[in-house]
Amino acid sequence: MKEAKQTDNGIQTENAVLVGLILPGKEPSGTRYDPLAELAALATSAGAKVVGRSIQRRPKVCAATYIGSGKALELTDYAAEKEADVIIFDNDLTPSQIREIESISKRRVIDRTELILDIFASRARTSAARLQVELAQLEYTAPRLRGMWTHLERIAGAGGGTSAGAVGGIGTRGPGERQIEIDRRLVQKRVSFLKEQLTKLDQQKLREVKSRRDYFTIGLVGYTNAGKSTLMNALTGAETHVADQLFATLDTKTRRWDLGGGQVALLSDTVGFVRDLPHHLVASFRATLEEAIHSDLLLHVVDAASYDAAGQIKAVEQVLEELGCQDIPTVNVLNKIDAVQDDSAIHLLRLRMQDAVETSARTGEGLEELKQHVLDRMRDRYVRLTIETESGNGRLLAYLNQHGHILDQTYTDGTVQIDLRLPTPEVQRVVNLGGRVITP
Ligand SMILES: Nc1nc2c(ncn2[C@@H]2O[C@H](COP(=O)(O)OP(=O)(O)OP(=O)(O)O)[C@@H](O)[C@H]2O)c(=O)[nH]1
Ligand SMILES: [Mg+2]
Repeated sequence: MKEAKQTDNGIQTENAVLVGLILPGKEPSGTRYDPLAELAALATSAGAKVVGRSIQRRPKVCAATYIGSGKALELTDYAAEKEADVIIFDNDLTPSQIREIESISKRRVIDRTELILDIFASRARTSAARLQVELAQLEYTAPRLRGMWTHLERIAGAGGGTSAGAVGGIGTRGPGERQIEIDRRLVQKRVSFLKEQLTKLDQQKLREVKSRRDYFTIGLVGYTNAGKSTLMNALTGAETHVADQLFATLDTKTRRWDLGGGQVALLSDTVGFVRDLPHHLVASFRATLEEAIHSDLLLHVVDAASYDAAGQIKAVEQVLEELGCQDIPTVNVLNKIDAVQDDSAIHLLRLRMQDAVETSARTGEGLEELKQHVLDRMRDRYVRLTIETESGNGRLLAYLNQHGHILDQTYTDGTVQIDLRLPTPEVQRVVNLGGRVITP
């Protein structure tokens, strides 16, 4: 699947050297922690082949070259020895730092945000996702445009020498290819156009989300690759794309979830979160995440088998806060419980996420318990009841249509009996409008 996608996008596999700079006090704890593991997963997801890794420790960032000019020269030798085409930094660099390292190393340099934007660009399938990614890419790369110009001219003028001068590959997808032909003014025009389109989409999405308010809505959120789509499939029988790659799901999918006993919810799968999710992306993905923002309940899915589960939980909580979702009731789900090998790590996770439901979307373990948890939360907010009223009571019938979820209605001799689910706070209003509650 992944191979096919790369061919679709015309991406050739590139050799990448990964670089991480660790500042004092930022040293990750835990002996099993590999500071470049996630960057490696991201790079692989983007279609690169990781040929080398370099961790630098410095007391502070060098303003000109980020890692210091001596280190930049060492890195140049290392990249040459590894025959790397591209150098990928785990940190975010300024346009001038990127330019400087590119000029020293004669190789394309991209940072973590560009890499993530690039993956999003290659995964975006719907027009909405494409617009969102293009906007984020333009906003992130626009300040770099002037640099890109001179840089690309310089490398092309130097007659190549390494494949680094070739245009294409990681970090140049999407609007990147066009950058050398368009100037900043055109970019600005395009940005305004995209924003306009996205505002329209936002409004449309909001209407769509509102039209679902009669249902209990549940958003699946969590770190990328945690198993959200697999869980969605297991719970609803939907055919959502599952893949062992980062950001497999870029567009929200919503499915009906029949929990039994007449209880139905709408379950939405969302784009995976990631540590330091570029804020341009959070902004442009608001519409996609709208489902999560307006959910009655969130399922926070955690990959309990990940060595960095705790870090991922923190990252997800941060993004949720950025989206203003921190107050939505949440059920924590420790997924991939079948794959957990480290007893002490899972013990810590259980302490960190008390009340979490442990599941395996793969084996089905814990899914019944998860359903019960969700049902409990639904009952707190919704009641199922049968009411009776005169069939001419248009005001009440209109009100019920708008605020309740009607399951069944029977007309007999001028009265109507309606079986429905209703948000608990609405019951009093129904009575005021002339509804007689028969059950429960
Ligand atoms: N062992 C095990 N693997 C799982 C489980 N759930 C999901 N996976 C695997 O984890 C990988 C990622 O699953 P997805 O469902 O695509 O994850 P996601 O959270 O939707 O990922 P993104 O859409 O990329 O954010 C796939 O290879 C799944 O088969 C589980 O309970 N146990
Ligand atoms: Mg997914």
